[in-house]
Amino acid sequence: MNTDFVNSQAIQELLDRASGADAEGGDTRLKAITRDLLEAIMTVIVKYDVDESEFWNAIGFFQKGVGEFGLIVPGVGLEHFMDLVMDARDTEAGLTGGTPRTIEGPLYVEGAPLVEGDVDLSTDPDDTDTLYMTGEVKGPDGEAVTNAILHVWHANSKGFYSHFDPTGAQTPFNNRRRIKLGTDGRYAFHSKMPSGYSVPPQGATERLMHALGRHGNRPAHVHFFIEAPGYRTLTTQINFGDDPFAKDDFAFGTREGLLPVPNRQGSSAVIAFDFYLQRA
Ligand code: MBD
Ligand code: FE
Repeated sequence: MNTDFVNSQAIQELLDRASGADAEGGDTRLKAITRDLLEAIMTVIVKYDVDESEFWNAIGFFQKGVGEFGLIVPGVGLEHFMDLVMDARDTEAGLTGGTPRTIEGPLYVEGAPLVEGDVDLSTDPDDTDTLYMTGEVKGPDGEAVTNAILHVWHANSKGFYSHFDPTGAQTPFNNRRRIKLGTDGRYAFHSKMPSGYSVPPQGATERLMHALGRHGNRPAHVHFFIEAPGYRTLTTQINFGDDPFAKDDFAFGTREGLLPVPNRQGSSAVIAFDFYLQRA
């Protein structure tokens, strides 16, 4: 069958009614987006001769996968795509430079303890090395950014995040802090070394990855939001440059400029990393 079928009067009328195009009230922009999304799905169904069993298999996948939707989105590259879109919009607006943004992922939790100074992120014991991170938050002219808040969160040595640990082993804000910085923009923290993340075994994301011939692993990494008065909030992360998945991240979160190699000595690993914010 030809995809012209979707352009037939019957299907176009169906799309108008389904998207509320003819209906009074509702959100005009949402109507237009909904219409185009549905039309795109219909076109794919016709183009690939998707049959009934494939259709219901897909519906079942999304039904079972709702709990992992936040993981499927980065897994299929959509979250990274949004970063590329925002980068391109910045370039168009003449905004360049600064630390690259990269995906937030689904595992941030609000309300982490607000702390100051050279802090320990890890409240729970963990049988692994100690990570030391230091650096400075700077503006476009290399100036120190004052009164920034650095949100930082990462996994434990099993690759599990507090609040999402399937073993129930972690206290609520283990490896999560908001660090209040001073006038010099400097930060310093240490914590128990994170390991790479893997999607839940047998979950919807893993099933999709395997069906695509892919895997569901991320390199070890540390997430950040950095907010400061007068500057644009940056969402980013560093991924360990010496991790086997550093160049093969299932979530597309690793980027050039965000892959420092930890300086490992004995049971400690040191990363020096400066962040560059753009003005608001
Ligand atoms: C993570 O830890 C993560 O950062 C992303 C983007 C997806 C899944 C798990
Ligand atoms: Fe993560």
